[in-house]
Amino acid sequence: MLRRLRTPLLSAGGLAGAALVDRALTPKLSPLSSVSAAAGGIGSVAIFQYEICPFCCKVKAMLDLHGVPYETTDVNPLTKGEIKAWSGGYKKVPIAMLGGEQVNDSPVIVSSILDRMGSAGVLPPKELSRFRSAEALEWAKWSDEKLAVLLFPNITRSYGEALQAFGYVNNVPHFSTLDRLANQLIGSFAMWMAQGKIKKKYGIEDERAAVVGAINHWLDDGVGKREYAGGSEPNLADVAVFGALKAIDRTDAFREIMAETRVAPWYERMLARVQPGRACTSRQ
Ligand SMILES: N[C@@H](CCC(=O)N[C@@H](CS)C(=O)NCC(=O)O)C(=O)O
Repeated sequence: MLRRLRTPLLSAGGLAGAALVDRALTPKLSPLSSVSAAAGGIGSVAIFQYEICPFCCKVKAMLDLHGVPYETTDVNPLTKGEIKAWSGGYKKVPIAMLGGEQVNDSPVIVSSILDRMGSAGVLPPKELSRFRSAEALEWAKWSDEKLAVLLFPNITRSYGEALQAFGYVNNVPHFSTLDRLANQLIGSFAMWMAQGKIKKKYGIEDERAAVVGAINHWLDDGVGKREYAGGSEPNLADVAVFGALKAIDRTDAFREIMAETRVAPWYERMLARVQPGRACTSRQ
């Protein structure tokens, strides 16, 4: 069984092999049932996500920041029932449906949404260039490839911490009791079991020290003395790092990062900017 459970939720492979639970109780959700993003002028936007996925939270933070309405659907990490029938074999989240078009992979999703906002005149060309400057893109890549990788071992240090991270499944309305139990017990166990392997793969010795070091690097070299990395306004780098931290905001790891770094003021500024009440900042 462990072989089937070996790949973690927050890694590239995820829990694809752990589809042990019958998903008969999970309602079928249409990928096209998305809200109209009339205010954004860019067509409908639907995001298929895990609530604790840093890449998903990055995309949502970007939409929130720009006031673009969207719909989210939580994907069952064990069964992938919400995407299996139509995603063309793509098993990761986020997946975006933009005006009915499937877009995979968060950097591609972000870029595609920004392009649409640019074409629709929602974001003027100058602001678009500022938001995704070469430096902002570089830091966003760092957030995806370095920071996000560090989060997994931090939220799965013990079975208790993994359970804490997976606690969100109890608030997903369309998950059945069985879905919730299976994800809490099996999902958390699989993530906890995978922790050592991930640490080895990425050469992480002390996960807390590593993530605190990464956040300090962000504060010193990314944000510096400015309000945001983007200056007086956030840019894509701010959104990416904020999304990564927002994804784990229910965990001990998050509380320790807040206590042991000077990130809180910047994080609070970002939280205020992404407009609380939208999907990113309020639980479904
Ligand atoms: N490069 C992808 C990575 C996405 C990714 O690895 N997502 C994880 C969740 S955080 C996933 O879906 N893993 C597969 C799984 O859980 O089965 C992106 O940025 O969208």
